[in-house]
Amino acid sequence: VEAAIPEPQREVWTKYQFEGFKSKDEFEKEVVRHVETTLARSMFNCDETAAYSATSLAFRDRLIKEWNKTQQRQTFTDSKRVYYLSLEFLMGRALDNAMLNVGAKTTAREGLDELGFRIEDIIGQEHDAALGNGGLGRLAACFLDSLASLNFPAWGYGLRYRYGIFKQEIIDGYQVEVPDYWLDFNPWEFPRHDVTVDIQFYGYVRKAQDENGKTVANWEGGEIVTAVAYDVPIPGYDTPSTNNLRLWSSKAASGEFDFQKFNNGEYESSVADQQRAETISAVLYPNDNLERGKELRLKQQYFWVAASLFDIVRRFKKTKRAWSEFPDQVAIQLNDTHPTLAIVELQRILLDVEGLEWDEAWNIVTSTFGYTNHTVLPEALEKWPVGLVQHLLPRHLQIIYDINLFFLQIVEKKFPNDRDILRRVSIIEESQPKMVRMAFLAVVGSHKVNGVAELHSDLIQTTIFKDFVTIFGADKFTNVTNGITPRRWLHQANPRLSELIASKVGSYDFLKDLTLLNKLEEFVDDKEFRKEWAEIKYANKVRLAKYIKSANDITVNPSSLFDVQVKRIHEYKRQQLNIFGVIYRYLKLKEMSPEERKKQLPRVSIFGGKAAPGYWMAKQIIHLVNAVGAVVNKDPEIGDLLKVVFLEDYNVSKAEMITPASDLSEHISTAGTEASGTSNMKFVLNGGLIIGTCDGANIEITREIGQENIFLFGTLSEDVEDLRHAHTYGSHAVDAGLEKVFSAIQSGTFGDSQDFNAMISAVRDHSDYYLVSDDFQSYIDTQKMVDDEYRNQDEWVSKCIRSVSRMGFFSSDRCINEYAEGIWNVEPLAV
Ligand code: RUG
Repeated sequence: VEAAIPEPQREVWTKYQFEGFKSKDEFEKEVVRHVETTLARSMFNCDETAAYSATSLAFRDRLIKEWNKTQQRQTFTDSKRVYYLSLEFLMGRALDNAMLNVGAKTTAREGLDELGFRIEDIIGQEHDAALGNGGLGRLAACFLDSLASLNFPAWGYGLRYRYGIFKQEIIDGYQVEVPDYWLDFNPWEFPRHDVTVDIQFYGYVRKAQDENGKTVANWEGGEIVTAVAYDVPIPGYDTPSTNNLRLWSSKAASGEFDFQKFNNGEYESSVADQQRAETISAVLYPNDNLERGKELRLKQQYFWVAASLFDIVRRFKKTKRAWSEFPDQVAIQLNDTHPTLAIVELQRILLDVEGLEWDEAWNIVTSTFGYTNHTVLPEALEKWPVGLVQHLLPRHLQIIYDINLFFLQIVEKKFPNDRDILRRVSIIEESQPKMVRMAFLAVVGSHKVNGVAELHSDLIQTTIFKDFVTIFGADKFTNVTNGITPRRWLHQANPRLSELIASKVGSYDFLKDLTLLNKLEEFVDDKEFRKEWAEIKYANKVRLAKYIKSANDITVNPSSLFDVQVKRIHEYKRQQLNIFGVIYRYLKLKEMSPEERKKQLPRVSIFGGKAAPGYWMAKQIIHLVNAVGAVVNKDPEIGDLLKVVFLEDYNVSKAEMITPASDLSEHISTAGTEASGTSNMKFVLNGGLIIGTCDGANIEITREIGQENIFLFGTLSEDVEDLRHAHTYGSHAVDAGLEKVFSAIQSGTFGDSQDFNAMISAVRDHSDYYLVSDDFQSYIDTQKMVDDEYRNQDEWVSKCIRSVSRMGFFSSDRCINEYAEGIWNVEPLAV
């Protein structure tokens, strides 16, 4: 506002306002202009990378115009905003998404064609923005798409990692990690060198008296690192609304560069300070559902939440409202416990900077925050050593202790005769060393806590947060079942299916209201429609088969059943159960006579996913899959009957190709361990059936699509604990079929079995914590049912169509509406 152009000159500005391309010709003109000026190339020097860059810049210019208008609208209407704080945003590619969301893909296709390029090749040039590990980061990306598409005034806040999730190479069957430097050329971000925040670390707290004699805490000393904002426009689908994702990058604070040292010739040490500051936002931690408690990670968390809160508070203060109105203007959602320090930081700002009293400040804080829990796995629950927090953030530790003190006083009043509850719910765990329990801090500091699928939301209330339900009441806890954006996961990934659906239901409106898919069910008996449906699936499988040939040099027959399990590799997700099942199938095929073999259904087992670099067992699972593939794929007796493929470097753009090509996908976690899962939704929406356990969102998918359309098996979550107990304290015999699998592995059928002993031993000699043996037989039986049902293609396709027609519930638009109404209390902005 301070830098506004005076009224009389605005006419010129309005006259020359940039409009963005409106037609094919204008698009071409923009592309040529960017090639020749921004990229300083020419038609004699324009490869696909340059064409990609110029096309992206043409779209970016268009987006930024709408972005400006959206931000102005949000500011002038003074509406309540949502801030989604997530350490991960797994965005994937942006160009295709931008083309589809602004409705100009056909224009771009024709334009690029006239300029001498194929649009698919140009889209394929883009490097994935892989600033996330898996489901949690991709959920954040789907939510951004829905927030913009539904016209909510919302910002995402994250870190601009220089290195995203590592690239996975498979060398001799083993995972090798390669750094993912993705920022060479990123047309989608706007550096805002004028939007910076200085962030303090370390130092000490000095108590002093202010002019009114009140004791105040001053946080002094330590080091300062500067956060620089990079903005990424997020276009909504079929709306001009374009929201902002603000990512913070770290750099040495100005003045921190030690010229004294530099002039004295101590170049290295002066540069070292600089590099130390830049390290904060350098890398994404590559762990999914696992916390390692590294100091740099805590630094990242504080750096990011402090910069974001400074920004949010700065924006609020411009409105000149009273602090009590803060929660009416601001809703902050904590994506997992990673941003929990934001609770403490806001309390610190209100107390130490703004001079509010504790109770008033705490009221504002708790009314502002909502917390989403994504896991009950103990190894994923964040805890930080008290000593580390004290060292890095001395003032914050004091505030955490005060929050805990006041909280425990309330608990004590409520349960005067229960000493043990204080120990159980304390934010400070009295262990050696003492730890700050971040999930408890997040619960205490938020007004709503949600899980991400019904079973998961029930589980958090009966396990990790049980005591908190008795303290705060059940109303504080709620469920918002996850969802996915149908724009990316149907329209973009599977354009032909999207088109076929639109031709049946009458329009593309289902992309904005996914429940409209239910009209499809009327056509399930239409033979011609079923045929077209099957043709699209087959074409998608042909495309994947070609990719497998080029990437893995394995020939697969597209008529086989494509059985896919792509997700992070984790023992709880049980890729080991899948590969043991594959080995079992292989052994059975080997036992058969050639005549019998001829009657079997050909299958391609496709795996993909990254293992955390320090997760040895997960890496052995990858190795076993590759070892099995190396033997099975070359076995002349087996031929097309079984192929085993491990797809290297699974990421968002590969998911867009793999998902539409699956007949069957596997979501087979030990019951009670997968909070929700979201790829299960993507596969069903793309006309594939799923085999799964009664876990996470599988349960709600079953309820929506009908249990006749899903292959469920395995132990129920309520029986898991008893079985585990029995394994540990009673006798526990391994399933006989599984023993045969183990014998084959150990006799060297798949090469040196040394590496696989631990995997076998986890089941046989240890407690089989993930119940692989308990679920093995029912898994095999259910896979047999899959084979039988797949033979009847007519019925199979009908099941797929019915399932798709009933998937409306799983749109992330539904999630966002639930968050908006039940947690944030925000309204969309009229456009
Ligand atoms: O493992 C969960 C998935 O089940 C879930 O679908 C996804 C989104 O809610 O979040 C995943 N998750 C959980 N990723 N990290 C965690 C724990 O920090």
